[in-house]
Amino acid sequence: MKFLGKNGLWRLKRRDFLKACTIATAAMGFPVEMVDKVAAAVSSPQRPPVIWLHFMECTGCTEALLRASHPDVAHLILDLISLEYHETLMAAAGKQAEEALRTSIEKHKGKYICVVEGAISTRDGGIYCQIGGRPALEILKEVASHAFAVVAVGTCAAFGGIQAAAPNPTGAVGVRDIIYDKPLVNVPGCPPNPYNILGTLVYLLTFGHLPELDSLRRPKFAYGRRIHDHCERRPHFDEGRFVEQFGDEAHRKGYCLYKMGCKGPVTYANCPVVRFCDVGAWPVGAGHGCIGCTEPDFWDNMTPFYEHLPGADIPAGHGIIRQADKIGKTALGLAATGVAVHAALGAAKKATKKDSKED
Ligand code: FSX
Ligand code: SF4
Ligand code: F3S
Repeated sequence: MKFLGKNGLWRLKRRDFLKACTIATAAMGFPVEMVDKVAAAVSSPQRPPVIWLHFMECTGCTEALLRASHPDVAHLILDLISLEYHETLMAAAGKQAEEALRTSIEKHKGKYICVVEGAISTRDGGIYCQIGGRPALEILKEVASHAFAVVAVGTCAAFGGIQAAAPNPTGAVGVRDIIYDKPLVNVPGCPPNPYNILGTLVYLLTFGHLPELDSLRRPKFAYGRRIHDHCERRPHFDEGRFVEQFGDEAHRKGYCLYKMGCKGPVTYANCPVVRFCDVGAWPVGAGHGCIGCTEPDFWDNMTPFYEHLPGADIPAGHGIIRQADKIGKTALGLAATGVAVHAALGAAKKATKKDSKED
């Protein structure tokens, strides 16, 4: 299944590597014919250097990536890139770590991808988040200025996240409010789905440019549709069958969580399609409404989480009930992608079981 490479990282066997490429290709919404192109790009010996910065966050983004139980998403990402600096994963600390950052910037100037996790404090010169005595604000500006692209991983890095919630005492913001002159991709979610991190990096490597982005700089392949468009509870919504109270009969039957404050109708992400971990779990599937974690200022705009948005039974501009039929039809395209992802996952799972018997 995997073995220890020369660089000390676990590497995938060719067969598993191709399986993972198939899953990544499906997650990006590309046809199976693209797998070879993706595999060729990501197996290039020229692995792009990555400097991964941590600022104000819970580290859930890295945790979600490392805990992904399905075939080696984390291993594939770590194989894909040359991880030059990552405070959670590297052994170095203190002065050694500071030196590692300086050396990495110097060695890979203009060629590395800067991945950012966490929000950045801007109030009072950014003194509320300092690493090695330097404000995160200063570190980000320096590291991003020599990067060829910046990827903001998680809602904190993309939009400020919980740190930016009112009254935002530290003046927390996302990367987009500080870095204006670099190609920037946002991969929000609290935490983001590891497949969306993988898909974004694979896209950059395969095509050498950013994927198509929405107005919030999110890749459309992952954030182009609303949660509501692909939710398994959607037929209940369309038929007016709603949970009225957690634990009631309707809840046990899997009815729609709209009346419990589900923000799926105004949240853009592929959670119902790609899901999380090996068991295919996701919040609404587990019986909890979507809280809109991929959207800017969701701690302010989506709260109270268990009630409707203030004054809007049908969120303004979305017309969810009137457009129910139309949305149902346009949703079919992405639903097909979902089927492809799960088919790839299923095939990989079966083959993995077979491999482990053979190995
Ligand atoms: Fe934020 Fe990520 Fe939420 Fe936590 O690193 S997106 S608080 S899951 O961890 O930044
Ligand atoms: Fe699913 Fe929420 Fe939409 Fe109901 S309101 S169908 S639970 S996304
Ligand atoms: Fe977040 Fe909603 Fe998905 S809460 S994880 S965007 S279902």
